[in-house]
Amino acid sequence: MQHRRKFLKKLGLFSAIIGGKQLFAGLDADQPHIYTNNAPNNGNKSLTGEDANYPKNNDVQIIDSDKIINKKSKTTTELLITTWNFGKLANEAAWPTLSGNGYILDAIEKGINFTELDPSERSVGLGGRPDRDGHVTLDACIMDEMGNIGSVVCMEHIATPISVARKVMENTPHVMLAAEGATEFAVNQGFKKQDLMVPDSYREWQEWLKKSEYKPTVNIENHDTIGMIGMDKNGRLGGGCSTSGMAFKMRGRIGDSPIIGAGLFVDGEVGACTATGHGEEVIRVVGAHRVVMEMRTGLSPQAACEIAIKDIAKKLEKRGKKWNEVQIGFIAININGEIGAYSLQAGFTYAVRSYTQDEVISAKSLYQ
Ligand code: SD4
Repeated sequence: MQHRRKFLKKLGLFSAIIGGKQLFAGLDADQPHIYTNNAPNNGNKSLTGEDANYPKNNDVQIIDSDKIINKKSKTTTELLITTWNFGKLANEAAWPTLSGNGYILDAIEKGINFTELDPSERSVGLGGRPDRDGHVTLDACIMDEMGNIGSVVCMEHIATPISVARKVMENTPHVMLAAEGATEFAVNQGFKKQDLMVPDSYREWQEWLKKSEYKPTVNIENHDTIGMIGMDKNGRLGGGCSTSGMAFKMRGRIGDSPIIGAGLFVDGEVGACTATGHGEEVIRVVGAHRVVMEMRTGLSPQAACEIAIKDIAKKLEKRGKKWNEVQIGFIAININGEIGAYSLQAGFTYAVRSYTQDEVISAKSLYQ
């Protein structure tokens, strides 16, 4: 409880954090860097990737999907669903905004910022695992119910890519900014450059270099993207996602998460969907758009997620790929407040928050 209060205080201090001590101090952008500086609440400790001030997900209770699937949320208004166990704390950070009659994108940005700024979540924002050359590169996008979109791809040195994506949406004539251009834009918008690599990520990367084998592990290295979708009191849908992508990816690699239609799609008249997992497979079927378009034909969010996953499985098979080396998960909501979730393999979880639900649920999957 005390942790929670501390955390919310910290979230309120968000701009102070990124404007504070963790400044990018003239580093050479081609060299890997390790974040060792101290956030205001950390005293003089250096971060190890396990920031004691952040509440942890370890004690999250996961509910079986059979108890939940196709259960209509009792409210057709305020609702958030977010990928993975860490979604619970992200929902908690977003909920005061949403339940306080706030705008869905404000709630989503707050929730995702929480995870981005948690150095112990090692595949989103600060503390994200690096690419194989030691660069932490981040992808994020955001979308509202009217088709406004913003995205940043392969951006370095900015801890809160979802907020930069929102600035792209609101303050530029474009929808995507990449790499140095995205960082430069962020700095011009008042974001601070900083090291994003924590010592644990650095150690893991050094370890990885010994063999240099790129074999993303299902539900481990790829349980990273935070995708959050939801609806506010006025029935407005929205969504966002943010990730450091697949650990030890090639330099310049971009996944599905910053690509509107692949990692995220919102249709204000129909519903919203976001994806997590092996981005290459999601891009191939323009996954989130596919799910929303299935809902447009009248399918429930659950049925729509299942169709998209089965299609991915079929395509994997045709291409001679092993399904058990790939994980994909979709979560979706429709305008009536119904939710759905489905994954290729067991192990995918998501967190739901409404006035009647606050829980982490294990999604149904095609393969067990
Ligand atoms: C990517 N889809 O970069 C992301 C990774 C991810 O859960 O979602 N992992 O491909």
